[in-house]
Amino acid sequence: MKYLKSIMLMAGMLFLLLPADPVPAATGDPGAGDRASLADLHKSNQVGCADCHGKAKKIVVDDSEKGVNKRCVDCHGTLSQLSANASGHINPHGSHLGEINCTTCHRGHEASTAYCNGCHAFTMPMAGGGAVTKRGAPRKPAKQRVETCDVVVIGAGAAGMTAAITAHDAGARVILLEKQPITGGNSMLAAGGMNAADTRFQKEKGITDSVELMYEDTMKGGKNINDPALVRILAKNSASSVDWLTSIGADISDVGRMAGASANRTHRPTGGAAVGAHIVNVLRKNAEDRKIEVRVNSKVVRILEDKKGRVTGVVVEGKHSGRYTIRSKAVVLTAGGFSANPDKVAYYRPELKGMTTSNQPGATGDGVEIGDKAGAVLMDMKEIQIHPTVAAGSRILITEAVRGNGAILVNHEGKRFVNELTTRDKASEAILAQTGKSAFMVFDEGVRKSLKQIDGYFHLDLVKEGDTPEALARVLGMPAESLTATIDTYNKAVDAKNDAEFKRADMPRPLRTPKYYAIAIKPGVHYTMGGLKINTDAQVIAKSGSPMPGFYAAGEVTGGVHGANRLGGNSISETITFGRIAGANAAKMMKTAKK
Ligand code: MEZ
Repeated sequence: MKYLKSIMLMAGMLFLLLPADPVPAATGDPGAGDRASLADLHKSNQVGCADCHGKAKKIVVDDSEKGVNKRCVDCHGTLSQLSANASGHINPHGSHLGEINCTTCHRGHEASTAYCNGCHAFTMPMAGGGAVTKRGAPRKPAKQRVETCDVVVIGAGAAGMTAAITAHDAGARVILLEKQPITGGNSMLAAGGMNAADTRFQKEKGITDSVELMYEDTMKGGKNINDPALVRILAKNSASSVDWLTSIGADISDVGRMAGASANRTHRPTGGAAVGAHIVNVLRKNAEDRKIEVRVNSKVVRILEDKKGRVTGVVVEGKHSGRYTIRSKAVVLTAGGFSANPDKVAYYRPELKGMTTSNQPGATGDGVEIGDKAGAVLMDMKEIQIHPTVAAGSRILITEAVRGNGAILVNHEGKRFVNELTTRDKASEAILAQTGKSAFMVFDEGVRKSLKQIDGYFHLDLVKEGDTPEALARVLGMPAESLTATIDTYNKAVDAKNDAEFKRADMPRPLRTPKYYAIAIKPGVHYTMGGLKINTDAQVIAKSGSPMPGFYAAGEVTGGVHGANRLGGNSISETITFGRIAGANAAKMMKTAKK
């Protein structure tokens, strides 16, 4: 075994530690460098079938893929161990995705592909990145099986994990299903923060805010077509959701500002790090500590109902296990939106055809479809949010928090053209009206130092720089005198606390500290405000107008909270608040059914 381990470690160096370059690949073919399958590579290093699958196939490859993953980790180490030993600029084993299954990217008998290239475009030669051996044929679906539990949760983003933890803590036996190979959903990518009013962290910092103000900002941002009752719940429960997250181990003590907000109320980790990866990792750990059953690679294809219209479970399509049924007392749908489904986006909004998205590849709207088929009302489906600042030519969101902390938007002529903190719809519209339908986010070292997550954009080589505004203008190919004058006028507005040109209300710092930086940005599809109609108990509303017994929903799969335009920072807030409500009410169904 010692000999085997050293061979596997050598092989590991070969196929797990290949460096990655942040060069956008035109074809996105990270496996071009190596066409052998992983099984073949193992075999050529005297590592046989039994080493991964066990003697007489004792290691079952089920949907969790935990058995085979344990074998990878036994031989190659954990992702953090691998990343600690790696060299190279981009380190795929040390990403914001956390300790995910090795099989998320590496596959034995089919083409291995880097999961991160669902959003990024790294050129990463990857062993096993192309071949399919004859053993790679799809397995026969398992015999139909039926399982039972109290609460099924569909979709393991922040809303789903929160609902699962809450239902579990109320005594329910929960199964959390996720169609992607990893948990986290879009929440994992959330950057800016979580909105909440009247919190202890605001009070500590002397920030004046109120539930009423958060309610008013959210309604105004949503053009008043939001469901006011849902917005009240969002605002009223936001501080207790911050407390809940803090109580389970999250750090969201830093408070900043997002566009459309009248106060600093966006909560994020110390130093202004990205909120999503942090919260998701805290939720994952809490689910794991509670031994909640989380099944990845498990797509729900149907929601089951009895003759009275009570929701009674789901039909699941497991990647390895095939189709099976779970009967439950309640189902919570938290499967997210459809921004990463270009056909669906274009169906509702033809003018958005071909626009990039900031979303992870799983955001394809299956949740909305299965909810619709089960008889739920769909609302506001045409309300699709464009985020003004996605890095040009990529799917990387440049968080609104950079503008919140002081960055300005400048066009190709070197001029400001909009209040950078106006709502997303207005900022996007203004950018699309500029030359090249794009612009630059411009900031200085002061802004950079104020927000940890900006370092990530440098890491991804998205930032251009110059020692002076003139030098930066030259790098960007714009008139130097124009950018210099723009920055100078803006700094005077900051000093005078009066932005006469664009009426920007919050200008936290001038741009006077070299170096000067710019990121090229374009608007991209970011969030789908429409979805299943719910009430304040997170119950899904049927086409008849009544709540559907046993059926709850939370997060982006629902409609109503954000109206025609979501305010930045309200999504994570919604996932936690409505995830908690849905989980608690779903667990009550268990007690009702027991009586
Ligand atoms: O809530 C969001 O979508 C958000 C805060 C995005 C961002 O710009 O960071």
